[in-house]
Amino acid sequence: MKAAADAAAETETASWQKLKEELIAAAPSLGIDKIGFASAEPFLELKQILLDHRAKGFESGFEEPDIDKRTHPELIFDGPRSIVSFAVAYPSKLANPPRSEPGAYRGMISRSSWGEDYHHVLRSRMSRLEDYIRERVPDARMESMVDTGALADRAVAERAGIGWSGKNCAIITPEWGSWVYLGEMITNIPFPPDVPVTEQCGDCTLCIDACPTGALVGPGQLNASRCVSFVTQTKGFVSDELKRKIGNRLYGCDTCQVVCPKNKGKNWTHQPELQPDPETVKPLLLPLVGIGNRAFKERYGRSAAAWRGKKPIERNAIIALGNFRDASALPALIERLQRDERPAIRGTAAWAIGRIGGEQAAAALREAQREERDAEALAEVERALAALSGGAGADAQAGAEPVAGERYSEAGTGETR
Ligand code: B12
Ligand code: SF4
Ligand code: SF4
Repeated sequence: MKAAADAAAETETASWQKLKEELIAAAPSLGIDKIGFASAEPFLELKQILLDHRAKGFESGFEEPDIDKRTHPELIFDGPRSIVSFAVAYPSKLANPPRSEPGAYRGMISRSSWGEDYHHVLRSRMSRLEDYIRERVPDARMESMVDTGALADRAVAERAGIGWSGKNCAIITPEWGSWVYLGEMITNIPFPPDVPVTEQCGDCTLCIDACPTGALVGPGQLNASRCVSFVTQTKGFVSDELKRKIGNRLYGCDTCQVVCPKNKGKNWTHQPELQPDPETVKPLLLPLVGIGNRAFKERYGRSAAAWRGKKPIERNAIIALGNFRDASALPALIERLQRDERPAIRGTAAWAIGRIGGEQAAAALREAQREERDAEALAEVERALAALSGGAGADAQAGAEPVAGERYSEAGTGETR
């Protein structure tokens, strides 16, 4: 009896192994660059990491809040037997980047938001994958997710042998570097698991050293509230220190990936939907100040960068103009200071006006000091005025950074590589 049962189990395992091999072979034709298989056991190590992360106040608030759901696949899927993880590679270089120059300064959208919104692209890949499996296993149950699902995409990818967990937090694949989006599918099919990739960071600490804010507090550990990527996605006031660190980033931050030697020479142009329009991902800053809803939607409506609406990108454009000290932006910034309904936009405009300086700037700030009714925006105005007159608050305004724009404009983009 036992021998017969063992033989049946072996045959079953062999048939899932065969399907797995078919899927690996079919992945490129489904638009998937790497596929890996993991057990659906609870992620107990990750649970401890997530609890510590929360206790230290390092969360961004964008994660699924229920840590049990994040680490126990059986809580979000009835009878999970394995998880299929996959990666889709995206470009890291602009073919003909428009130049950022005085009077025509530009900002940068980070690489993971170039091209079409990756959530849509990966969902289309996942439904092709589901169809492929369903044709062969009609009673298969599957649930796919990318980014917004409960599971920690990186932890699944790590377990499934997609890549190792780098000191910059990213999953780094030996083939595609870290320029990959991740998604996964929980299923009742017991696919045999893959083996994790060996960690290959070694003694390197380039990402930790290059992080502009010290947000990488240790290998693989990020204090999200200091991460520029997170800050560019917020909607409110930003501290003067972080405003300077934002440089000319309009959405997201790529610094800890651009400096990574494992990404050297890696630029992926084979996924048509993910290719960037240079004018959209490295846009002129000035037209973004006061941009209307329709114009914003036309330009960014299909990008992953639009998920928080236009306010963060508009605010970040104002910050970038302040960092570039772009005098030609003064009229547009003064208009925001005087007329914008959003206190965070008025306050940020005050900061940028203060950075640019000059008599026109000082007059506009003095007027705003009399008119401004929002306490936080008024505090920005007063700090900007103090900085202009070299009084209290000037240090915070001037900061230790040199003229930020010149350094950030290309360094932040990594286009020199
Ligand atoms: C919240 C979130 C953010 C937050 C917080 C990021 C963070 N590092 O925690 C913010 C807004 C800052 C952010 C930024 C970015 N994000 Co994000 N983000 C997420 C999200 C929704 C949850 C991440 C999470 O749970 N964080 C909590 C920490 C603990 O989890 P983790 O980083 O995923 O965990 C790994 C490491 O931290 C590591 N680890 C933790 N502790 C320790 C300790 C030691 C000793 C070691 C060695 C490792 C280690 O182990 C975990 C497993 O690999 C995921 C999607 C998802 N559902 O998982 C996308 C996701 C992680 N983001 C992604 C991307 C692309 C980015 C950005 C590059 C975007 C950009 N260009 O600006 C940056 C990168 C910033 C960075 N260095 O991590 C991709 C990552 C792809 C990849 N190749 O790794 C994901 C997976 C989305 C996707 N589906 O493709 N993101
Ligand atoms: S994304 Fe930028 S700010 Fe965040 S950890 Fe990486 S380098 Fe630091
Ligand atoms: S820069 Fe160095 S330490 Fe950081 S992820 Fe890349 S290889 Fe690892």
